[in-house]
Amino acid sequence: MLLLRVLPKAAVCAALLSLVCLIWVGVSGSAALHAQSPAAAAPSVAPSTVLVAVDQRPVLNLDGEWHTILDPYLNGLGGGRNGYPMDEELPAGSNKLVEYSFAKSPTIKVPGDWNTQRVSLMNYEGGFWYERHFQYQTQAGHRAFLHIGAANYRSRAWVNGQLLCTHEGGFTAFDCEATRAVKAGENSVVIFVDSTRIADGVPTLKTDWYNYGGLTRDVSLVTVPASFIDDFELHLDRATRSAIEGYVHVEGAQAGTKVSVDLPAAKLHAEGVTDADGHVAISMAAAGLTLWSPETPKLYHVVLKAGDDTLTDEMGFRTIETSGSKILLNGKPIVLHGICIHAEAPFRSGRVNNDKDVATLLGWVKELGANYMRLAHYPHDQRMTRLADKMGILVWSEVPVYWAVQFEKEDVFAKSQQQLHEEIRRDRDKVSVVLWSIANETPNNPTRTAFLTRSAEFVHREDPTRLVTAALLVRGDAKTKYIDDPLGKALDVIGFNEYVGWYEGTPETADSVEWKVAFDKPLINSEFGGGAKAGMHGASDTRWSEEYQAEIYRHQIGMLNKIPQLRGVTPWILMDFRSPVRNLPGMQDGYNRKGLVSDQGQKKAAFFVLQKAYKENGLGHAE
Ligand code: GCB
Repeated sequence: MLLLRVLPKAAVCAALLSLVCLIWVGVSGSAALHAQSPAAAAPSVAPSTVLVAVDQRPVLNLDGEWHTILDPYLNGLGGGRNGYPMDEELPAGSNKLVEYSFAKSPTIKVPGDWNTQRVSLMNYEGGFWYERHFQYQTQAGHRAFLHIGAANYRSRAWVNGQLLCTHEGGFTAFDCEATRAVKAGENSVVIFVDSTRIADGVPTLKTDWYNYGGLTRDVSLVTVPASFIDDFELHLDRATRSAIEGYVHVEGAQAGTKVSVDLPAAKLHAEGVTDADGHVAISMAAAGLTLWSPETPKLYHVVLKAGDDTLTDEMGFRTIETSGSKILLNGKPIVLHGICIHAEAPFRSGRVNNDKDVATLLGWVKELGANYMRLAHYPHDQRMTRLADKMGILVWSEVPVYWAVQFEKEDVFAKSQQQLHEEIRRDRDKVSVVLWSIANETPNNPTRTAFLTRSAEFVHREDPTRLVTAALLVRGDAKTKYIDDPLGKALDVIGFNEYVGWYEGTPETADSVEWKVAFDKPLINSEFGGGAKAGMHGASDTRWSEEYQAEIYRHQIGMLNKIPQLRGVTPWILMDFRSPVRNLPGMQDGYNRKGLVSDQGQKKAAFFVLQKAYKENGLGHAE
C-alpha cells in the first residue's frame, strides 16, 4: 500500500514540507470552509425515519425529469434579493422570483447523477437544485413521507416551500415526513443537493472513485396509515435453526395494537400486541423451512399486519456465524468465492440505479462462478441486495469510512454511525447480507482503533445476527507480511487488502511471501489485483497488458492458498470504474483499470483465471 493513500494530508505534508503541500492543504481547507458555512447557517431537520422495505410498498413514484438550477455559489441558500428558489409560494407582490425560474430551466433525469447527463457538468461538484410538480390525493388519517434513495452528498428537501429535512451522507436512503406539507391537487417538491467534498465528511476529501453528485437513486412519496410498520427484523435463530425470532415496530401505535406475521407458504403465523413504544417481539417455531444458501436461494413471502397497515416482503432465512477461524452458513463451513464491485454503471457510466445495470453486474458475478460479493465502498442501490437475495449471492456491505477520515472528531463518528444505522435498517431484511464492514484501509493508530471499535460495538448492538468486518492494511515486506492490526480484536471476520505484484514487486513476488496472522478468526482477502487495459496484449511481464494482470491472479491464488484460515476472497474489482486519481494517458484515462471486465463489458484474461479457480473450488478453504 502506498503510505500517501492512508495518511492524513497534514501528516504527509509534515514529512514532505513542500510548497506544493501548502497549496494542497490550503485549497482543500478553504473549499471545506466555503462548503460548511451555509450548512451551519441552515436549520437542521433530521430525516424522520428510514422506512423498512419501502420498495415493497405502493408509492407515488417521483422519478423522471426534474427541472434543475446549477448553483455553484450556493446563492439559493443565502436569501437576499434573489435567493430562496425552494419557495415559489411567496407573498403577492414579491419580486424575488424575477431572476430564476425552475419552469424555464433545463431538466435532468432522476434517478441519475448530474455528471453523466450533461457534458458541461462532468466535473461539477457543488450545489444543484431539483424541482418538479406532482398530483396528490390526500387520504384522511394517513401520513406521507418523501423517500430519497440517495442524495450525494448533503441535501435538503421542501414540499410546497416547507422544509422537510436536511441530510448528510451520499449512499443511504432516508424518509422525511411530508404529512403537513402535502395538499390535495398540485404540489411542488424541491431538493437541493451539494456534492462538495468536505474534510469532515464520510468519506473525506480523497477517494479512489468518482464523486457523482445528485439524486442518484429513486425518489418517491409514500403514504401510510396514521400508525404504520416503520421497522421490523426477522431472522432464523442461530442456536436451533428451527425458530424465527425478531420484532416489529409500529410507529404511532397505541399500546395494545395487534400485530401479526405470516409466512403463508410455510403455514407459519405469529401475533402479539405492541408495548408503549410500539414494539412487539416475534418468536415462532419454524422447523422444516428451506434454508437460504447460494445453492438454494429460497425466499418466503412474508405478510406483516399492524392495525390498518399491511406490509409484505420476500425474505430468506439462514444463520451466519463464526467458530474459531471458520465461517458457518446454516451451521456448515463455507468458503466465499467473491469479487469487489463499485456502483459504477456498466456501458453507460454514472451510478448504478436500475434493474438492467444490476442484472448485468450480478450476471457477471454468477458467470465468474462466485457465491459472494463485496459491495465497495458504500451501500449500493437496494436493487443489488434484492437481486442478490434472489440469485443466491452472499454480500459484504460497507460504509465509506475510507482511508483517513477525521477519526479524532466526534461528529465524524456520529456521521459514520448514522450511515451504519441507515444502511442496516434498509438492508436487514435482505438475507444475502452477511457481513457489515465498518471501514476500508484505515491508518493503524489508537485514535482510529478507538473510533472503529465503537463502530463495531454499535453494529453488534444494531444487528447481532450478522458478522462485523473491515478491510485492514497489512504490514511487513515482500518476504513476510503480518496481519496483526489491533482493530482485528473488535471484528468477527478479518478482511485484508494487499497488492503484491502491482504496487509491490512483480507477480512472482507472491511466491515467496510468508503470512503471519495474529488472530484465530476467519480471514478474507478483501482486495488484491492489478490494472490492465482491455484488449492490450503483451508478455506476462508487460504492465497494463491483460497477460500481466492474469499473471498477478495466478501467483496470488498460489500465495493465498497457503494461508490455512483463508475463508474467502474478493479481488479488486469486477469492472473498471471512473476515478479522478487515475490519469495515466492511454492506459487509465480517468479510469481505475483493475476490472476483470472493462466498463464496456469486455472480459479480460484474468476473468477466466479466477473463473477457473472458482469452478474448480481452488481458492480458499472452508475449514
Ligand atoms: C485500495 C482501495 C481501493 C482502490 C484500490 C486500488 O486499496 O481500497 O478503493 O481503488 O486499492 O486500485 O488501488
